[in-house]
Amino acid sequence: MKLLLIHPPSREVYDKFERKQIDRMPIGLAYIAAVGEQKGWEVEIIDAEAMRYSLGDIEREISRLQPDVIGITCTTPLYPIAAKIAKIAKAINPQIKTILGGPHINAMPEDSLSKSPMVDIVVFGEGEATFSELLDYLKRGGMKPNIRGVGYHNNKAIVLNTPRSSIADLDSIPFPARHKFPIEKYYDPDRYNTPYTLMVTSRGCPYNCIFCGSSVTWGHHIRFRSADNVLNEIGEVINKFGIHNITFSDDTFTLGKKRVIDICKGIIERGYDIEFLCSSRINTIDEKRLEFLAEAGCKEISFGVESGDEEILKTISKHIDLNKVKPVFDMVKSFGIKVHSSYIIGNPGDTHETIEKTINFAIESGTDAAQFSISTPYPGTTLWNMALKRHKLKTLNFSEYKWYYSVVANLSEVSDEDLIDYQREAYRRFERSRNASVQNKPKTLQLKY
Ligand code: B12
Ligand code: SF4
Repeated sequence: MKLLLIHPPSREVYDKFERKQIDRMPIGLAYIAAVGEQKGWEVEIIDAEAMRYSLGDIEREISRLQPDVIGITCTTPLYPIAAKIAKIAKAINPQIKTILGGPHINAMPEDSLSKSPMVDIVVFGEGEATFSELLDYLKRGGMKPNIRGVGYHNNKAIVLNTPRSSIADLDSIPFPARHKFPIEKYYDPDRYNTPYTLMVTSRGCPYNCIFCGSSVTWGHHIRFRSADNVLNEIGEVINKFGIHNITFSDDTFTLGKKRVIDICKGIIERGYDIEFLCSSRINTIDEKRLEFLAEAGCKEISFGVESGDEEILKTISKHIDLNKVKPVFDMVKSFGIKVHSSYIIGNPGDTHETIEKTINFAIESGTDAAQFSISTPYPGTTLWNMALKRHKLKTLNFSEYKWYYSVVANLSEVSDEDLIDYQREAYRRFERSRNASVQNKPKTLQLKY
């Protein structure tokens, strides 16, 4: 049985966006590919994004490969393209079973099916265990899977089975099937000189920021992989693929102090020569963690700050103390680690004044790099519910849900046009201020453990 997994071409959505694009391995699909291999399926991949494939190229590849099952991953802005790909597949061969999964499907399984008659099945929630069962079922030729975490068309109705509880032991999941992906194509030129890979060491986030869709897939209970399991994957990445650059895409990599230190100690003791980036929160980082992170090869840490106004931070449930931000950034930089921070323009209640405060805060914080997004209500988030309740959703064309130069629900006190101007202006002013600033010198490291 042949399984074809597809990462849709996001350039179709993001073309208008003038900033540099980075190619990243679709790590969720790589986990799903590993499940396919474990189940003995022949697995093929089309990373249409990395291969710069158009929909025409994808059509050609589907015809050539003639899979039994196609699985497509999608975030919200990629859902319309994912649905188009399912339609293309069905036109080539109606016997091909089309399955959608990914963050958008996790939030809107029923809607995704009802809008796309050419999608046979959706998988929602954490994918591995569900997909594993589903592959067995499809091998037996069934089309109405009574499997948790799955939805499907049943004549004119839609059946949505009960959700599946999360996988208790993350160490039991096979490593992502990186060997199936065009690994040499994943570049982040501003950060690394050679190809890099993503890696996930935990799932879930205990916080509850109103704009965030993480808990839609992973819930609020955080699960960690063991340090040993993570270290073995790092070893595989180095020894099997020759990759020495890793971006940890955990929501908050620095949660769980002992575990973070254990991972770093392991990297040092095993002599792994890597550079890595990770994420943190203002309240989950300290000197001890930084000592180990720096020694293990950490080059950059990203922080979500989101607003320079205390009241707005309360509104969006981002529980951080703005007074601590600059001291934390200074501390991180004193270890020779760069700081990246992100900000949202157009939060509920944002005014000209609070947006100005946010841009100025970013500039004065000393962050080395900044991301300014336009507030976007992703399905399943509290912000989405607020937008619905206040009748503020302007469109259900999901390709518009993309943070950049697009306002799909405005809950601020500022016009759409001004929000878009502020986003451009924020980048312009930030770049200008960085060009004028001087880099901090790293502190000498002395590790004791
Ligand atoms: C790192 C990250 C990125 C990175 C890299 C993503 C990558 N290449 O993997 C970058 C910076 C590129 C990025 C971009 C964007 N991101 Co992002 N990202 C994340 C983050 C923090 C981690 C992603 C990750 O590593 N996931 C781990 C893998 C294992 O999870 P997964 O992909 O969801 O896959 C699992 C299941 O969903 C399912 N599954 C997935 N695909 C499939 C396919 C099939 C067939 C099946 C059966 C199952 C299945 O099984 C997988 C294993 O359990 C998440 C938050 C989070 N913790 O999930 C946000 C998150 C996914 N991103 C989000 C958003 C909004 C975006 C952008 C749309 C923002 C923008 N710029 O406009 C873009 C979309 C880009 C695109 N091309 O789709 C939202 C998604 C919400 C939504 N409804 O779509 C999230 C949840 C964060 C948030 N703030 O809400 N992101
Ligand atoms: S934005 Fe970050 S801290 Fe807030 S809920 Fe999402 S993952 Fe957690």
